[in-house]
Amino acid sequence: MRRLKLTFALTMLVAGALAVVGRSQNQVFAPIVDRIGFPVGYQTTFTHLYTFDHFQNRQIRVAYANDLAANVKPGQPYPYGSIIVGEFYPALRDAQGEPVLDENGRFIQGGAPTIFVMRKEVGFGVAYGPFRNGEWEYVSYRPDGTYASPPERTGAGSCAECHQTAGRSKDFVFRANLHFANASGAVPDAVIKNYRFIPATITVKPGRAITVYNDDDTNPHTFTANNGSFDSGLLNSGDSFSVALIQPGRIDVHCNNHNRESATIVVQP
Ligand code: HEC
Ligand SMILES: [Cu+2]
Repeated sequence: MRRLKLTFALTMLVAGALAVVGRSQNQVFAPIVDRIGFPVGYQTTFTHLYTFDHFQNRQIRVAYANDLAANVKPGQPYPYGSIIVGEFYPALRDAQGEPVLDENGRFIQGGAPTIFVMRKEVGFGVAYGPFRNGEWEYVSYRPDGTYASPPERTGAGSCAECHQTAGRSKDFVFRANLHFANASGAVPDAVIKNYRFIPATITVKPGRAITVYNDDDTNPHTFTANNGSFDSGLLNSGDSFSVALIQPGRIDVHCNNHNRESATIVVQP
């Protein structure tokens, strides 16, 4: 009898657990229809926003925006009708699995892209429930227009949940700052932070461009050769500057605004 009771109790427990699982599986929290559509012709009709070399994912992420989205000013929300496309290419890798750089210090495309698209329209995003980001919906396609991520897989653990972290102040778009600052999306060889160049010594092969990125959020800095051979001009927060040096040797660099801010470039023989 006691045993029977126990079995009954266990059965109820299991059934209860199944009911909970069942409910969360039915609740998708994502759109089930594609209200975005493959953005035919975006490479020629949209504006190039940025090209970001993604060191973590070994990818090149090229973003494009239609006119409405491309004309947004920093800090403004995107207007209805905005479409942003991210072409995500695998980066070409060497035998160690590290991204190969071209002479501009940029990643090289190593295969076909996946095409990530976000679109903002009145009332979009309701279906995402707790993962909603404003009025954006998301989907990703292969170049032939078939789905990489169909609408129902763009919510939890995917597009919508992650883009929430870009925040409302950016209207859930992550790297438009690269566009606003006209900055390079190259992996920087040095950053400017707290009135310092980090690292203070940059070693590079002849002819390979180096990129310095201003990650300070206060007043501008410059990246200026002591011998006068190059000068970045004023770099505001988020700006970057690239320069390629051919002649092997040492070049000392300073900031025109801050006399303790200095670095050395070593161009290898
Ligand atoms: C794990 C977080 C994450 C997920 C999941 C994710 N994204 Fe993004 N997405 C980013 C980040 C971060 C960027 C900016 C570039 C970078 O740093 O890689 C970005 C960039 C973009 C861009 C270019 C505009 C921008 O925000 O800078 C589009 C369009 C985009 N994602 C669409 C999608 C779509 C569609 C999906 C789902 C199929 C998706 N994303 C999934 C994090 C994510
Ligand atoms: Cu400075």
